[in-house]
Amino acid sequence: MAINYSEKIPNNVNLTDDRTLQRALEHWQPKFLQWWQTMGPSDFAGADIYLRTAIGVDAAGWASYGQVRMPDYRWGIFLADGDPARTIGFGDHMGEPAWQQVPGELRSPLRRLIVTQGDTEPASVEQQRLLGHSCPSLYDLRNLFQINVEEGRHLWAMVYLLHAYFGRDGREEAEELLERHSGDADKPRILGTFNEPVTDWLSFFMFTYFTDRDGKYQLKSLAESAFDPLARTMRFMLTEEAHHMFVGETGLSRVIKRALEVMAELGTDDAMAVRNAGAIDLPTFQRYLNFWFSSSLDLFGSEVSSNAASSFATGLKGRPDEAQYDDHRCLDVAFELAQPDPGRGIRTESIPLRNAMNEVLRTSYVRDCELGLKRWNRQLERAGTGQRLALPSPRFHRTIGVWAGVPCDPGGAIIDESEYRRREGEWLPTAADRAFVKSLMQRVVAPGKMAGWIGAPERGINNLPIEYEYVRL
Ligand code: BYC
Ligand code: FE
Ligand code: FE
Repeated sequence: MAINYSEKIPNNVNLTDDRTLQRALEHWQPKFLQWWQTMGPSDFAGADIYLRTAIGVDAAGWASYGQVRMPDYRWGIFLADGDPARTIGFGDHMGEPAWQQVPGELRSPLRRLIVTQGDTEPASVEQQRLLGHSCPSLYDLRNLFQINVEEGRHLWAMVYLLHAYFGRDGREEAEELLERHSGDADKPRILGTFNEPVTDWLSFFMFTYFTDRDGKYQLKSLAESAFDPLARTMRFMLTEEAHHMFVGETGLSRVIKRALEVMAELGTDDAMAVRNAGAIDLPTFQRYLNFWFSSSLDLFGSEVSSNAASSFATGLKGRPDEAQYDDHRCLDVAFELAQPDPGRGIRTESIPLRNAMNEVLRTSYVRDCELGLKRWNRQLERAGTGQRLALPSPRFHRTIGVWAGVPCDPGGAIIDESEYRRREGEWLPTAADRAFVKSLMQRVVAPGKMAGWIGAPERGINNLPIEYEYVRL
C-alpha cells in the first residue's frame, strides 16, 4: 500500500478515517518536533542530507533517496501489509486468529512491552546527539543522521500503537516517552544501555553493532506477536534496522582496517605505536567491544523471568523466527541453566523453558554477534597479524540476571572481587582509553576524506561515489 505524503502525518493506516485518533496524533506531533529540536542532533538543522525515506512498505517502496533537511523529514506511521488469515504461532492461543484489538486482560503487560520498546528509540537519538560535531567523514555523518531520523520514526510507530489501542493511558505514555531522557538523573530511560553515553564514534559503531542488534532480536520476537498491529509494525521497522547494523559492522571493520594499515606501515603490532600513529589499537577496540556487548546482553532481561513466561504463554511475545522451532507451546519442557553457586562454583538448574525465554533470545543474539567477529578475525588473519578479537563470556560484566555483580573474567571464570578490581582496566575501557579515543574525534567534512583513525568504506550510499557530498553543510 502506498504511503500518503500529502497528509500532515504520512501514513498507510487510513488515519483520515479516524478523526479522533488523527487529531490526537496531530496534537503529539509538535511535541515530538520540539523534542527533536532540543534533544535530537545538535546543529545541522539547516544542512541538506542525502536521506532515504519510505514511500511504500513493499520491497520497491521503502528506499527513496533525496536531499532533505532533518527537521523536514516526514516521520510517519507505516505498517507492513496484513494477512487477514494470520493465526497465532505460539503459546496457549496457538492456532487461533491473530488479534486486531487488545484483549482486556492483556492491556497492561502489552502496554509495558510497547512502552519499553518505544523508550529505546528516542533514547538512542539523545545518546548520539553530539556525534555530528566530530564526524570522521560526510559519508559517516549522513549515516548517523539516517539512523537518527529512523529511530525517530520508530518512536512514531510505538506512539501510534499507544494512541490507537490504549486510550487515555496510551496518550499519557506517549507524552512520557518525550519526558524521560537518556542519562537524566531524575527521569532516566528505562533500560540500562540507553543511559550510557555515546560520545565518540567508536562507541557509536559498537552501539549500532551490538545494541541495534538487540533491537533486531526484540523486534523479531515482537513481530511474532498475536497482537497483529504490533507484529505488522515490527516487520516494517526491521527493514530499517538492517542498515543500522550495517553501519556498525562496516564501521568497526573500517576501524580495524585502519589499525592494520598503520601496523603494516610501522612494521609492529605494538598498541602504543598504533596509538601514536593516530589509529585505534586492537586492545582498546576489544575493551570497547567488551563493554557494549556485555551491556547489550543485559537488555534481554533476567535468565529466569516470569514476565517472559507469561508474554510467551499469552501470545504477546514469541521467539525470533518462531517458525524455525518444532514446538511452539513449550509446555513441560525444561531448560538447563548454568548459574553461579554461592560456594563460588557453577551449578546447573532445570527451569521451565517458558521462564527461560529471555535466555533463549539472548543465546540466538550471541550467535548472531559472533558472525561479525568471524569476519573481523578473517580480516586480521589475512593481514598476517597474530592478534584476534573475541566476544567475552556472557557472564562477564553483567548487571542484570543471575550473573549480575558476580566477578568473572572475560573467559567466564569466577574470580575474586579484588582480582576483578585489579584487572578491570585490561578488560573494560579506562579513563585513559576514553581520553585517547576522544582525542582522535576531530571533525572531517571534505567530501571523500576520512579521519586518520578509520578506513574508507568499500562503496558509497545507493551506488554514489564515496566522494559524493552526502551532507551539504
Ligand atoms: N536495564 O523479568 P525481567 C532497540 C527490568 S533495542 C534496566 O528480567 P523481562 C534499539 C525489566 O524491565 C530493543 N532494567 O525482564 C536499539 C523489569 O522491570 P519492571 C528494545 C531492566 O520483563 C538501538 C525487571 O527488570 N526492545 O530497539 O522479561 C537503538 C525484571 O525484568 C533491564 C525491548 O526491550 C535492563 N537491561 O524482559 C534504538 C522489547 N532488563 O517492569 C533502539 C520490549 C530488565 O519489573 N521489552 N530490566 O519494572 C521486553 O521485551 C522486556 O521488557 C525486556 C525485559 C526484554 C526488556
Ligand atoms: Fe529502532
Ligand atoms: Fe536501530
